[in-house]
Amino acid sequence: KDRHWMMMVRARIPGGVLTPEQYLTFDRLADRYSDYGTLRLTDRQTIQLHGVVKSHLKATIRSIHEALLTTLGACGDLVRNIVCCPAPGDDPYRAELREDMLALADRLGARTNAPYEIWLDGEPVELPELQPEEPLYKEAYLPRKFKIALTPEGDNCVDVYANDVGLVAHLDDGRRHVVGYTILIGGGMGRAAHDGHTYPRVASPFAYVPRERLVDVVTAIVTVYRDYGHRGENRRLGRMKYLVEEKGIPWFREAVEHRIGYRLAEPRRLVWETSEDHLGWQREEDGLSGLGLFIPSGRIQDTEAVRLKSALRDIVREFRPSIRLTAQQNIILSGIRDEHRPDVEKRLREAGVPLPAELSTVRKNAMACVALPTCGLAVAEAERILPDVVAAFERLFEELGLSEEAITIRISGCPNGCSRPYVGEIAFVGRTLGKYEVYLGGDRFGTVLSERFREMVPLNELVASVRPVLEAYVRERGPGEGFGAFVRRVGLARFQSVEPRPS
Ligand code: SRM
Ligand code: SF4
Repeated sequence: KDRHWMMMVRARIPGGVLTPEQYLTFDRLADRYSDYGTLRLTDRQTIQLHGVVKSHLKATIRSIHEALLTTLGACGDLVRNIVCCPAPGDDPYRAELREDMLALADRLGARTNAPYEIWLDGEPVELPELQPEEPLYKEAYLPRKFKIALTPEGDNCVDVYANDVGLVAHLDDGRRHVVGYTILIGGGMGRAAHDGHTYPRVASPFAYVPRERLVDVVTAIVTVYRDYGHRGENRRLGRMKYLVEEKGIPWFREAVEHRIGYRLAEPRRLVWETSEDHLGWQREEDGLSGLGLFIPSGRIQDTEAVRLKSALRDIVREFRPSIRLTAQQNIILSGIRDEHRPDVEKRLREAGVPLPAELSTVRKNAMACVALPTCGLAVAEAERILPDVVAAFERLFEELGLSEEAITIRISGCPNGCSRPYVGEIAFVGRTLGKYEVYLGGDRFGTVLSERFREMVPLNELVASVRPVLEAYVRERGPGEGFGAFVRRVGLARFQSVEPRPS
C-alpha cells in the first residue's frame, strides 16, 4: 500500500465520553480499516485510527457517524474537541460541568458539510442536521484551530493553561454545585524551532462569569478571535495566543464586553491541588465504581506480552462500562458494579495488563505524542522511545529516592508540542532525528512554562543531562517543594557547565 494515501482519522468526542457500543465500534474499525490495527487515545480525549487507506475513508467516517459520533471539528480551523475533567463521581457539579461542556460543544460546533465534501472527493456524505450556511464560522472559519478545556477548581488533570480558552469551575461552599467559571485565555504550546516569532504560552486570567453566562461569553471570545486574529501568510501566528499577547487582556476584555453588552467580573484566585490523572479504582455512586487504567501513550493494541486491546474489548462487552477518555491518554471504565471488580481485575491480569497500583509514579505521569512513523511533522521519535526513557528514569528515581515524587515527563517528536511539554517538569522536544531539546521547570500543576536547558542532546544522554539537576533537588529542596518549582527557584544557569555523562 502507498503510505502517501494513508490517512489518520480522528473522532470528535466531547469530554471523551463513549457508550460501550461506541467504543466497540472503534475497536472494530481499528481491526477492519487501520493498517496498524490499533486505537490511539489522544491527549484531547479522542480516538485516532492510523493508516486508514484512502479507499476506506468513507466507510470509516460513515461508521463513526452511525455510532452517533463525528469527525467534524476533530481537525480544522474551528473549535476542536472540548476537553473536560473525566473524573467519575455522583457530586452534582460533575454533571453540571459536563452539561456546560456539551452546551459549549453544541453552540461552537460547525454546522456544515464542507469538510466532508473536501475530504471525500466532493461527494457529500449524507448527514442530518447540517445547514448550508455556517452561522458562527461564516465563510472563512477561524484563523487557526481553537482549543477549550473545562475542569473543576483544584484539579488540573486537563492542562487547562495550554488551551486557547481554559474554564475553571468554582463550586459553592458545600462543594456540590458549579456557581461560575474563571476564564483563562491565550494558552498554546506550538512553536517552530527556526521561527523566533513563535512561542509557547500559558493562558492568562481573563474574567469570572456566573454559570448561566458561560456559553455567551465564550462565544464572544471566539468571535473576537475570528474577527481580529491574524490571517496572514504565517499560519502559525494565527493562534489566539499571539493576539492576546499583542493586544493585551484589557483590550480583549473590552472587545468581548462590547459584544455581550455588560462588564465582566475579575477572575477569581485559583488554587491547584493536583494535576494527576484519575487512575485506579474510584467510587462513583453506591454500588458502582470506575477504574482508571494507564494506557502507555494512549496506544490500545495487542502485543505478545500484553493483550490490552482484546482485554478492553472483552471487558466492555461483558460488563458494559461507559468509557471516559482522559486528557492524559488514559481510559476510565465507568459504572462497573462493585461485585464485578474482582472479575475485571482478573481479566486484566490474564491479559498481562498492569493495574495502576503496580506502576511507578513516574510512568503514570509520563506522556509522549505520536511522532514517528505516522506524524508527518515529526523530526524525532516520541511514543516509541517513551518506555525506555521512562525505564531509565525509574532507575534514576529509585537511586535518588524520588520514586514517590509525581514529577511529570513529556516527550514530543517536534517543537509543536502535542504532548504539552512546555508545561511539564521534565520535557524532551525533538530537534532532529535522535536529538532533543531538554526543558526543565514548569510546575507540578501545569501552571507555568518550563525553560530550555539544553539543545541537541542525543537520545542516550537525555536522562544523564537531567541527573545533576535532580541530584541538587534531592540535596537542596525545600519542604514540599516540587521539582519544577525547585528548578525555577535556583535557576538553571549553575547546571549549564556540567557535562552530561552518557547513560
Ligand atoms: Fe497536535 C499537529 C497529534 C494534541 C499542537 N498534532 C498535529 C498532527 C495532526 C500533525 C499534522 O498536522 O500533520 C499530529 C498527528 C500525528 C499522528 O500521526 O497522529 C498531531 N496532537 C496530536 C495528538 C494525537 C498527540 C497525542 O499524542 O495525543 C493530539 C491530538 C489531540 C486531539 O485529539 O485533538 C494532539 N497538538 C496537541 C496539543 C495538546 C493539546 O491540545 O492539549 C498541542 C499543543 C497545544 C496547542 O494547540 O498549542 C498540539 N499539533 C499541534 C501543533 C502546533 C500548533 C501551533 O500552534 O502551531 C500542530 C501543527 C499545526 O497545527 O500546524 C499539531
Ligand atoms: Fe507530530 Fe510534532 Fe505533534 Fe509530535 S509534537 S505529534 S511530532 S506534530
